[in-house]
Amino acid sequence: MKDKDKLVIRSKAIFTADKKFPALLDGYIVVEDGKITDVKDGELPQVLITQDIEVLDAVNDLVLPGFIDPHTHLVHGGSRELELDMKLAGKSYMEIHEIGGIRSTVQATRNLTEQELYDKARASLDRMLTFGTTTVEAKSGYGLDKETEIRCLEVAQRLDREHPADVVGTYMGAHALPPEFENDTKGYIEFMLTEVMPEIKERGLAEFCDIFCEEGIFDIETSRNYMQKAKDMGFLLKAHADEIVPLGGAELAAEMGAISAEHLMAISDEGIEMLAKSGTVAVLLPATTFFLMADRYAPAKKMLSAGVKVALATDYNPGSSPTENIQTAMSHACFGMGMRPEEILSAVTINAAKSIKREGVAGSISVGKKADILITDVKSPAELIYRFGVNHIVEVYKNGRLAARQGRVCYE
Ligand code: IZC
Ligand code: ZN
Repeated sequence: MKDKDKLVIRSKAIFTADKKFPALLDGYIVVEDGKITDVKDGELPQVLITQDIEVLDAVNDLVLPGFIDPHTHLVHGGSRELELDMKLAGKSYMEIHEIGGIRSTVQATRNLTEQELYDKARASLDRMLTFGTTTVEAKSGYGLDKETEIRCLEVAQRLDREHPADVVGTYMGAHALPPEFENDTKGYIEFMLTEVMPEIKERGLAEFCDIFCEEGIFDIETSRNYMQKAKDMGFLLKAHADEIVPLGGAELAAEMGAISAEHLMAISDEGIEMLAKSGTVAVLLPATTFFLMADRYAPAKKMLSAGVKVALATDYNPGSSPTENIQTAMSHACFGMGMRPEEILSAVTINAAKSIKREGVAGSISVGKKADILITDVKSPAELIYRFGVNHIVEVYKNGRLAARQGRVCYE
């Protein structure tokens, strides 16, 4: 929307992700000043077609809300393709973790300046946008010392200001033990709580706080204590839970009133029940399962039947999911976990919005929300998922403005 004041998008297949409407709406969307001001079924009234209105006729194209990627480790240095030989030789994620893994990324991240981290993360954010992602959650956790953690969160915040995509910051100092606190979990937790988090909170650098609750990383008791204190400081909670071992991370997330529990490949039946009851969103990361060459995906269908809210994300990070493409995660959600196309679309829109507390402003095509809208080259949700491995997003509108087209960013 460059010259005209109003944009109207018309399509026979609008997936609004808004329960008020049928699964696919045959109608039109009106956009003014970056917001959605009307959504209607039926023909576009002639009176709406005036000179100051741009009409985008996407009649046969599936139209979607902008995708929300609610779990990424966007800001980091380096890459880890050197781990590929180890993976192919059969080494597990935790075996690689013991000899480098996260720590090698910590070293690479500490070595970069703010500008270098920004440039790298911005290139990733551009790529995400071309695949349809208009809102991204970004976790810290590759600095682990105070200075680098804050630098990474500052980069995420600067991207939120300067890039068309919205970036939501999460502090994840509790990602691994830094070399300064080798074998001193207690000391490191204390350091985060007293030295790092008060400043992050005071400067509003992160809304959420996340912890890698996993065997060999942070155990349940440590996680419970830490989460309680983070909550007392005013952070909203997230947890990397039951990724590899069924530790009871989902149960803990539910007990603590966390907004989301993430990964959940090894979730127990009890954990599923507790998430359904607490309303904690399950953020599933099937591209990670694929990349870890693991033998089981998170039991998405079981969670959906139990009434758990399910969201999907890329988990974009250099060690277990080096892809910015949320459509990859959507493919694995279908072919790995058996999710249906409409469930997948809800999981990357409205449920993803809920998992980062943005359901009031994004995640569906509803009046009053940001005009984050995707035009695709397919006719239906089924075609979008079925034809996997290619980018189906033709145009990305962010706040009502064209931000990416045919795989390239084009925002001003
Ligand atoms: O760098 O390995 N699982 N954190 C938790 C990761 C994967 C990222 C990494
Ligand atoms: Zn993660």
